[in-house]
Amino acid sequence: MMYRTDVRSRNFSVLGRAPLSRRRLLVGSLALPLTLLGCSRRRSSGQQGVDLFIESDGDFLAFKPDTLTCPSGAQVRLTFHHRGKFLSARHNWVLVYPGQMEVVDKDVDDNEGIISKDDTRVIASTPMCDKGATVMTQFTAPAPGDYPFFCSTPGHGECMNGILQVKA
Ligand SMILES: [Cu+2]
Repeated sequence: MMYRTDVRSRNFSVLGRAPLSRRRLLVGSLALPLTLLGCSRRRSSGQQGVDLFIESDGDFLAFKPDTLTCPSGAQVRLTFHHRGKFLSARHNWVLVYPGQMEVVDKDVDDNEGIISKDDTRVIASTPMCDKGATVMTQFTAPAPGDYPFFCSTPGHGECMNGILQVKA
């Protein structure tokens, strides 16, 4: 375990502002356009693509930033990075319809916070993410409005949450 941590730390310093495990990058080639942080891209279909980046606030149970914005109908590619250095608890990023955060969070408490793919209250969710790692999810931005997101690891959601503002 110590060795693995050392390797990751080295990658951090090499990559500077893009603290990703190289191995993860290779496995998930979708993670590569991280350099497009926050910029928009047009697709040939005319549908707007948006890259969003969010991370844990170090070892705190908080997202940074805790507010994200995108246009309605956009193809959103969200990347989450677990920036913890000591906290070994896993995080994820779960986007739900308004008013559904508490109930979804409670429902997955007995299942280590794992979100079912069939949960219609959930718009998008990343897999659980280990310390130092990066995960990703893609979804179509819903109708304009404020949508809550949170980490569904039991005990995290109450503090570790935020709002995705979907603009018209
Ligand atoms: Cu968490």
